This record gives sequence, structure tokens and C-alpha cells, in this order.
Amino acid sequence: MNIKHSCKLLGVIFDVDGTLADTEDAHRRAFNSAFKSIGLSWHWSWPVYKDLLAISGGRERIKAYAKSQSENITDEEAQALALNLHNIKNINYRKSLLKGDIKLRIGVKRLLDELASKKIKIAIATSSSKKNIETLLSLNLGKDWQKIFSVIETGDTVKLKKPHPDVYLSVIDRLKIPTSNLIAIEDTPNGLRAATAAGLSTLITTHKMTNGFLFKEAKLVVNSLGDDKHNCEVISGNIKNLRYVNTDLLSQIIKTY
Ligand code: XBP
Repeated sequence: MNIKHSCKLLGVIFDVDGTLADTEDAHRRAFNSAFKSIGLSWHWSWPVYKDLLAISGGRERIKAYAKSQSENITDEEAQALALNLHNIKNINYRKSLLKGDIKLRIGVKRLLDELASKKIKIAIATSSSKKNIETLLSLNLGKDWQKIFSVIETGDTVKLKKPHPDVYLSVIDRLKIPTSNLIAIEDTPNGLRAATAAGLSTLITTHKMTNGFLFKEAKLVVNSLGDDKHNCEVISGNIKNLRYVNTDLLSQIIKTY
């Protein structure tokens, strides 16, 4: 490791769903429409979906649910059903994004701009697909959105989804930055486990689907990244005398731990 860089913030790795944008309810509704469209009586209510967030990745989530609903379904049948439903669900999801109602979360654009202005690398580590994040981020960050991110790793390319650290390990490998100079920003216990297992300090931004979840290994848990008008509410950790998450705070977090 370059000694000069030993505690300096050189990169931030963002999760997408729930972290960059509050997308989980749109995913939930898209799953429910897919179930209905093939005549299934399944319905994922909020509390059910909250529990299902323990399984990252839509296909994996459907497969696990299919098995929990029928003792007789084989692994192959559950897999085929999940594949079909997930394709329909993602078409529904992207259609719903095109309505333009899902914006970036508070403070996300502000922090992205600050990181870019300070030449701190920005990356993405998500279990969702490139196509889904392309729709979400091109709408919110413009057609050149990919230029903002030095590395983008998605569920399309990793073998094991979160809580396995694979997606983070791939990002770290491609960034070529030591983990001590990086921080991850996540929203779920699975995301936190994946980032922590990859050796990253992690900051959590909660939302209504993850309120009340435990984030023991997180260095800081806040209700959003915050901005001038919406100060962060600290759930655990310390933001000193700051009102929102900025590069100074992220640097302090990686120095302290
Ligand atoms: C995102 C997810 C889901 C979404 C989308 O993963 O697993 O919560 O419903 O999944 P993470 P799909 O935030 O852990 O990276 O796009 O696979 O349906």
C-alpha cells in the first residue's frame, strides 16, 4: 500500500436499490404485477417484502418464495418459474421507472458532485441488473451517467449475490485501491454484510423498508445522506458537528476505523 495514501479517502462504492434511490417499493409492485399477470395469487405486502429483503436479487427472492409456498416444487421448476417471473417483473419495473417518479435520494447528487470535484473515485456494487440501473440512472443523472462511475459491477456478472462479498471484491479489484482508502454506502443488512466481508468500512442510509433493522458492523447509520435543507438524523455513530454526509465525514470515518 502507498504509505502516503494510508488513510486518505480515494473511493466511494455505492449500492443502488434503496441507497442511490428509493426503489424497493417500485420493485415490490412490479413483482406483484408479474405474479398477477401469470395468474398466481401471491401478493407481497410491505411486511412480507421487508422480510424478503433478506434475499438479495429478484430471481433468487422469487425462487426462495416459490419453494416456501410449495413443498413439491423441484429446484428446477422453482428456477424456471423464477426466471420467467423475474423477466416479466423487470419489464414492469423499468416501465414504472419511465414514469419518472423515482428520484435520487436526498443528498446523493450533492455527494456525487462533491466526490467528482475532489477526484475521489465513485463506483457501483449492486445485485440488480445493468439494464435496471441504466434506466434508473440515465433518467436521474443523464445519458452520460456511466462516466460518473469508474467501476460498475452488477448482478449480471457476479456468481454469488450479497451477502456474499463477490460484487464488492470485483469492484475493489477493478478500482485498484486498498480497502482502507474506500468506503461503501449501503441500505440493507445483506449489503452491509457483503461490504464488511470484503473488508470495507460501511455507512448505512436507512429508509422505510429498512427502519428497525440491525446494522451492528456499520460505522455510521443515518436516515439519509442529508443536505442543507434536510439534516441527517443519526441512528448510530457520530457525525460530529456536521449536518450531512460529506467527504470530510467519510474521510474521518475511514481514519477512525
Ligand atoms: C437489489 C435487490 C433488490 C431489488 C432488485 O440488491 O436485490 O432489492 O428488488 O433486484 P442489492 P432485481 O441492493 O442487495 O444490491 O433487480 O434482481 O429484481
